[in-house]
Amino acid sequence: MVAPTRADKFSFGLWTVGWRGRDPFGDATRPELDAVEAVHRLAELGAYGLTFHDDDLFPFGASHAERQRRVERLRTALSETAMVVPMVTTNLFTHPVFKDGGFTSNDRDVRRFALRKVLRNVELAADLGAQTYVLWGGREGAEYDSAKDVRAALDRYRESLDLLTTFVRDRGYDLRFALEPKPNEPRGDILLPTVGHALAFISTLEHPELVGVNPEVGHEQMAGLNFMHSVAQALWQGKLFHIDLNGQRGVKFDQDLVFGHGDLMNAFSLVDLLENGGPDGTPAYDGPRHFDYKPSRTEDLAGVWDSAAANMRTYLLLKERTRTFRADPEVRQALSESGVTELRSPTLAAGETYDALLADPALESFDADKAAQRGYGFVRLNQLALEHLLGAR
Ligand code: ASC
Ligand code: MN
Ligand code: MN
Ligand code: MN
Repeated sequence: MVAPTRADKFSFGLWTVGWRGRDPFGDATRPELDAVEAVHRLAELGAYGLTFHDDDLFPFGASHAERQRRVERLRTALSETAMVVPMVTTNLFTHPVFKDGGFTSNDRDVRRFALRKVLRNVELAADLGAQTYVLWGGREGAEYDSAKDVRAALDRYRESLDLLTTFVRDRGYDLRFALEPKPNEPRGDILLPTVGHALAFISTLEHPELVGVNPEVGHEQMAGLNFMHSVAQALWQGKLFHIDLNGQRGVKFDQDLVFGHGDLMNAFSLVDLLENGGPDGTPAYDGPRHFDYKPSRTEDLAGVWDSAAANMRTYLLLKERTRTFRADPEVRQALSESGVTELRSPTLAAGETYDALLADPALESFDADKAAQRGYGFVRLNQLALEHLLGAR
């Protein structure tokens, strides 16, 4: 029951299992992982997809021949395992040239170089059949308020997105972009810091229909936000193009823990939203369940594969618990008593006008003090969720 299959659409970044454990204070703790081995191991564990930054696959500045050689090795591994590449992304953060950003660097030459790096990798993404191109602007930001003209930076961000969407339209690629928000780290402040900022920015673009979001659990939680709420709004606006699943414990540095190894209750409600549409009962998302986590640097290679498996197993365990939660008659009763289902009813009657609302005699006699006495029973409902999560029901 909790053995992942390709139908579950689990995917992993090459940079996740391939992370060598280098952090700002310490050197690598693990050897390099070959992309071909990553594909085979992930396939054996039940994943269906691999994602990568250009620089994960071939070194920054690699010759055309070297690039082709690495791509062909990957292509062979994919066909041997029937793994797919659902998403590709660009590294615009590691090389020192991007220390002030890619699309929004103050240096125009750097911006032009960054755009060309992305365009070239978009060609590769389309060639490998990816449907989503993620843009994580980790270096698009500043440490000092006087150092960045934020409105000009957003102009340049928009200019870049407009160029990219024009490019995929002209080329006829079946590819959409997904912006990945993060509030800070590595920059002191990153532009488009939350899902809400990104959604507002997208509405200003030339081809907004080609741009959505790729929310990451820990990134919203670093901003103190409720990840499930962010995802729900992205879904509501038709903008959940991709998702990065992992774990985070509170407002601190980006931990990239295994999915569920952070705020477990919120992970439960997230899976419930994705798989059941919350109270809806129908799945809300059918894209890749992509894990963007880092196997802790305390782990050896066996620990890397254990942690990869843990992500998928936790997701499936939560999926099963959300199923029992939604099927429980007591939960249905509690949802109804809490008014959760009543929120579906429009506030005005069909065709009702504001004049009719203003003149409604029932509102003249509405007893606000009496209505204020209602208990909503949300705590009982939450306890039911927790008991399903713990397997106690
Ligand atoms: C990405 C992405 C991130 C970062 C990070 C790099 O593309 O989604 O969160 O890069 O994983 O270490
Ligand atoms: Mn992260
Ligand atoms: Mn991510
Ligand atoms: Mn990450």
